[in-house]
Amino acid sequence: SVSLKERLAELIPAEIENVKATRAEHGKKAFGPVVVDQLYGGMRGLPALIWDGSVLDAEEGIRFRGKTIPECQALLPKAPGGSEPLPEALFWLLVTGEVPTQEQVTELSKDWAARSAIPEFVEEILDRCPPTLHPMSQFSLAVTALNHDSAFAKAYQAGVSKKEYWGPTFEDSMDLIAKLPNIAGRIYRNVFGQGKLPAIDPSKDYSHNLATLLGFGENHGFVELLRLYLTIHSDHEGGNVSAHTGKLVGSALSDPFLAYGAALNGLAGPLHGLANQEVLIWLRKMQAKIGEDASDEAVKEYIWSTLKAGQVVPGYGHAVLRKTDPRYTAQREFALKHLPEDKLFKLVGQIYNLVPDILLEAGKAKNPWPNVDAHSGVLLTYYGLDQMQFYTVLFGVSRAFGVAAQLIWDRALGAPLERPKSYSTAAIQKIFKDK
Ligand code: AMX
Repeated sequence: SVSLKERLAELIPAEIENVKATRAEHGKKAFGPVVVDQLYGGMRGLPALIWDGSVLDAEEGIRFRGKTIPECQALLPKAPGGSEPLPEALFWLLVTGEVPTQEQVTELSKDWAARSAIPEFVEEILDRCPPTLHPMSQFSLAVTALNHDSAFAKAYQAGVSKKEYWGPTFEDSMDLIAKLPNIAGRIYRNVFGQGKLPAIDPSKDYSHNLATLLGFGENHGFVELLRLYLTIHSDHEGGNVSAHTGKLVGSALSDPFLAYGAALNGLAGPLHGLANQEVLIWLRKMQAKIGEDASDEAVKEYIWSTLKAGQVVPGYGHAVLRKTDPRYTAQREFALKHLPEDKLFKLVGQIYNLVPDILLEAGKAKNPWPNVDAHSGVLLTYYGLDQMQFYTVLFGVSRAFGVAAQLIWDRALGAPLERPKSYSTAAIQKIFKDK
């Protein structure tokens, strides 16, 4: 079928059996030790969630349904005349585990275009936000407000059976993704004074439409960048702050708009998605201080001054990864192809040669290598999108793909309310007192 929903309906019964069998065979087995440090240490490394779209290996990086980023770039359908994968295709892969055909992807582009309009009152909410309100706060407000028309909330009120949860969750998830370009475009134009929002063109793909709404629709390089950007930022397994928040809030049967609004508030933190904005601010400050073609010595000194001021080097380090993020590498390759001589790109390359040794010498960070955010802002800036406060909104458009795919499966498989156990320090002391 070319319909994602029909294909999903075919896959769900077998997956329910697959989960049953996995639990019957492995359900009572211990899976990794829990030590007290993990309770205090942000649950690092604690196996605690099921997330089907992607799994992150510390050395290798992310695989979407078992496929690396280069494999996705090779296998997923592209736009006519384009060479980057279409995020529509990545969504199909995340949801079904299957590489879609060109026809299935085209159908999805059309479906999203048809669902893309946002209610007038949401437009008004955005138009009334002061331009000084951070774009991520505006984004989360608008997404939360979409819950007004949630199919899931309505079905739940009407007494829908548990077995049917996934259907309205699917509809809400598709609506959510489809409406994000109009929300992001409106925020961008309102905040940065870029004039009236054009209409979505149903004959164009999702990224092309988003580029048009941002005012870059005629720029082929930017459109290609968005296709790559939306593909690689979509999912990074389930434990990161945005993905986990979406899953957690969804587990209370809050609809996908409420769940994703909450996820966006997590993505807006500087240790998570806001890092792409922070990287650009940091690079600009560095250039202002030491000039554009600074020596390695001057750059090193600037990096040390950041650390000595008790700040983090944005774009470096990761809670799980222990190597250069393949999402960084994919963006570096894009830059080598499209903007090899760009000054800011060269600075990012220079920093890449210097930061890891410094972080190792400083001796705290477990991973001295760059993550996805070290690179994205430079590419956007090159094409003229230099309003860095907006960068995390683009991350947020993309991350909806991964969170939505999991929300659909969580409701299809009857995932329970999340409720881990917490302890007080006094309780821990008591437990181990006589041991
Ligand atoms: N610069 C300076 N210090 C760093 C650092 C960096 N880039 N990365 C880690 N450290 C420090 C930590 O702050 C911590 O210091 P502390 O002991 O004084 O609290 C110590 O090293 C150990 O931290 P860790 O175990 O290596 O990392 P973590 O799992 O606790 O945190 C992360 C991971 C990403 C928050 C951290 O590396 C960081 O702050 N990086 C900079 C911000 C950033 O780029 N975030 C984006 C991550 C990707 C994303 O989510 N989009």
